[in-house]
Order: sequence, then C-alpha cells, then structure tokens
Amino acid sequence: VKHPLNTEWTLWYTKPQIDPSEDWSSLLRPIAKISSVEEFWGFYSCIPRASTLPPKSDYHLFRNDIRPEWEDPANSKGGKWSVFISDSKKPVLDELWLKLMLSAIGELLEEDDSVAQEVNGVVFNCKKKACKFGIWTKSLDNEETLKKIGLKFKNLVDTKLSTPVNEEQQQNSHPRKPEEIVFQFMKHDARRD
Ligand code: M7G
Repeated sequence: VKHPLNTEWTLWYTKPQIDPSEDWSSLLRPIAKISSVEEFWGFYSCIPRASTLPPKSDYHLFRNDIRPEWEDPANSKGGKWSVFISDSKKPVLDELWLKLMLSAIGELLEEDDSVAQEVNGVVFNCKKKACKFGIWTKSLDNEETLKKIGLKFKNLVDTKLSTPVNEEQQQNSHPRKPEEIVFQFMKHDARRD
C-alpha cells in the first residue's frame, strides 16, 4: 500500500561550481520524483545526508515540475524565508533538513486548506562554514500567510536546535553564548537584474 502525497515533488541537486564559466542552470539536476510517503523514504535512505555534501552544493525539494530557480514562473512572483545555521550545529543539520522536507510534503508549513500549496519548495544550501535553509513561497499577496509560514519555520528550527549541540558544550561550565539565529524574508524579484 502506498500513501500518496497531495502533489508530486521533485528532489534536485546543485553540484558545486568548479569551472567559473559553468552557469547555474547547468549545475542543477533533478534526481528523483516522489509521489508517495514510501517513495520519499526509499530515496531518502539511499542519497547522501545533507551534512556530507561538499560546500557550494544544494538540495532542493520542489512541488511538481517547478524548477528551484527565481526565473521559474511559479517562483518569480514569490519569495523565500531563509536562515543561516553555523557549522557548529552540524549534528542537527540532517534532522533539520529531514524535518523540513517532511513538513513540506506533508503540507504542514501552510496554516490551513485556504492557503494550501503556498509553499513551492524547500532548500538546503551548503556553504563553506555554514549552511542555509529556505522555504520558497508562490506569492507575496498575503502577508499574514507569509508570517505564519515564517513562524512555523522558526518553531521547527528552534525545536531542533534546543537540544545540546555536543558534549563539550554540555560539560563546559561557561557555555558559549548561543548564536543568534536570524530569519529573513526576501522577494525573488530583488534577485533579478
Ligand atoms: P544561493 O545559494 O541562493 O546563495 O545562490 P546566495 O544567497 O549566496 O546568493 C548562490 C548563487 O547561485 C547565486 O549567486 C547565483 O549565482 C546562483 N543561483 C542560485 N539560485 C537559487 C539561482 C536561481 O534561482 N537562478 C539563477 N539564475 N541563479 C541562481
């Protein structure tokens, strides 16, 4: 028995740019189409964990055939929530990315049916010393809806990061001050020339 998802989702991978003349879209590849919960777990179990990706590579999980690009018509009128997480949080990166993907395919990031499918996709960007998580939205029309999506994102991240990061930090009698985690919203049209 398969448990179908509300819509189909495509998992994309961006490989790191080695040759500066390679443009962004040639680095971006679809790697799997997922239409059921079982298919999701099947792919998830055999692809590299987010924390093991090389710097400057990304995972993107997007609805149907939406390309994870600002230029895609489904994205061009929307924007994204994003948050940087420093490498010191590495042990929870995989859990965070998994939780974000499950929330997306389970349609848990939207508040209710009236705003269903406002989320186009979720992104994991691997940077040199940090990584970035993102939620891409379809539109900018409803500020209230965007705020609610941002709040769910914040709750998801906060829940995962409230667990002790590593033993050294647990045992340290003067624990480091927790780093501030900043959530940002950006319109995609700000990215285009
Ligand atoms: P990013 O990973 O979104 O991080 O993009 P940033 O916040 O540091 O920009 C990294 C780089 O990949 C960008 O500067 C672009 O050169 C390219 N890039 C990323 N995205 C998501 C797109 C896109 O949607 N369209 C195009 N044309 N380039 C992109």
